[in-house]
Amino acid sequence: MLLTLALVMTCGPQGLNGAPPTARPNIVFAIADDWGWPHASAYGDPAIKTPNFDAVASEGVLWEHAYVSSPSCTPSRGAIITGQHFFRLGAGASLWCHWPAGEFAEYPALLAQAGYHVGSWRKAWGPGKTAGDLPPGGKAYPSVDGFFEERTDGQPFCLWLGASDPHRGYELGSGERAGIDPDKVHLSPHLPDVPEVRGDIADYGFEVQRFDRDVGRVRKRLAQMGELENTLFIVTGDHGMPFPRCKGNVYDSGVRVPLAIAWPERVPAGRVVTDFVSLTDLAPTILEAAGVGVPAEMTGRSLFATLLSSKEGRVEAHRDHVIFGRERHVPAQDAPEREGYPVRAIRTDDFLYVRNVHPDRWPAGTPDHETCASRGSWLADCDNGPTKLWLWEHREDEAVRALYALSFGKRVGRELYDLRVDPHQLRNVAEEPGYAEVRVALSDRLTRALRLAGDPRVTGSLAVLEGHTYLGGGGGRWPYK
Ligand SMILES: [Ca+2]
Repeated sequence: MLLTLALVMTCGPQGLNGAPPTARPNIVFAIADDWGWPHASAYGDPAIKTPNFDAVASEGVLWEHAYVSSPSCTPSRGAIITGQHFFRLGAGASLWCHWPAGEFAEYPALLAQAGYHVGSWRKAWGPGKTAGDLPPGGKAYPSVDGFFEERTDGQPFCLWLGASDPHRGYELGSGERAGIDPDKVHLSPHLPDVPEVRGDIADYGFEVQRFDRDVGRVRKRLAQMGELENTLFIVTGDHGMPFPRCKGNVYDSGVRVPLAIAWPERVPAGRVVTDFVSLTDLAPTILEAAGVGVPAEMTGRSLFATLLSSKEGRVEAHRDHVIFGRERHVPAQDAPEREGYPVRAIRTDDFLYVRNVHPDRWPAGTPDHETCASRGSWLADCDNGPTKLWLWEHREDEAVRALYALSFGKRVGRELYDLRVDPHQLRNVAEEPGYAEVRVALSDRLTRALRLAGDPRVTGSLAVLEGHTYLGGGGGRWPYK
């Protein structure tokens, strides 16, 4: 793909209080692995404490409606790095792929070309393999100290602060031992309210808090270096929590993530913004903040103007929706092609409309462990853990059957949720007569948005998305214990 540069602006406007513009900002992008909304104390989580995320939010902007492009590690991270929707990334649209190095503009590489010291610590792009000279997130450093040791004095830097938290596996009981009360955890109503599940969520919370401490350590270090004021500091997650009907799904539990952005020198503090944001918007934002031209191929839209404003609530009227979707997560279908469970969806304030491209397939992978044991693909699109196990073992219970079906049962081709009365997206009203008009309007709007963004599922060149080799192992290997 040709790199067409359209120079947006150079760093020019004055700083806060009319102060003269300063040096180009540093960029720190902190991303947790499998951390979903609303699991931060800034969003009101009753049990999980995230003082460092909260500090970024209070020093800058807390975003209420941030969504990933795809609820799977590799495509979500590829979309962030390229500022483009996952479905434009060819092999990069699926988990565990060969990264199409050199085909797409990558913000870390563009910053390196502009003179930034660029690198990553812990999980950046992936899982997958790249043939490029450098990983898409920049050179991987074994420590944050090592990253700064290679920086030239005064050189602006761009650090990808990764984490493997709160990805599974968890240490059983770690949450409660760390003081997280299982009775108080945020429990989505699609999950059973039983001690096993509450404990599992507390253990997830333990790892969220560990990530938050990593963020705090780096912020403290930047403060000691005198660099915190002129750093664009972003904290988010790559998709929702690794629980049934969360990660890998296009409901809020899978695609909605925490997001806070601060830049004390330039961004007015203490604001809450409700604009709909796709994490594809971050690459253009970072480039604009650094005074680097934004490639026209990036479908994301810069948040820079909103960051520099003092506005709150819905700042830009056109940011009233986002689109997202998925291709193959883990190959988990009991079918020869094993191409995954492709989905596209659109989310507005009031509705979520979902298009399941292959409702004949299993959304979380086939549940038939006897025929699939040898291939290790039992419910493989959902990470193994105590919550999945509890649902499996109680799937025939009268009180559990419906919950099990929400997570693991087959779905219909189209789903519509009225968030005004069903905020947790549990009751599909797509076929109810009173919703026909809304359903058709959202379906049309989704198709238009996908066509505009060049989605091969709409434009018809499916070979771009399918048939790529899966380079990983099984996600839900049987036996499950
Ligand atoms: Ca992840």
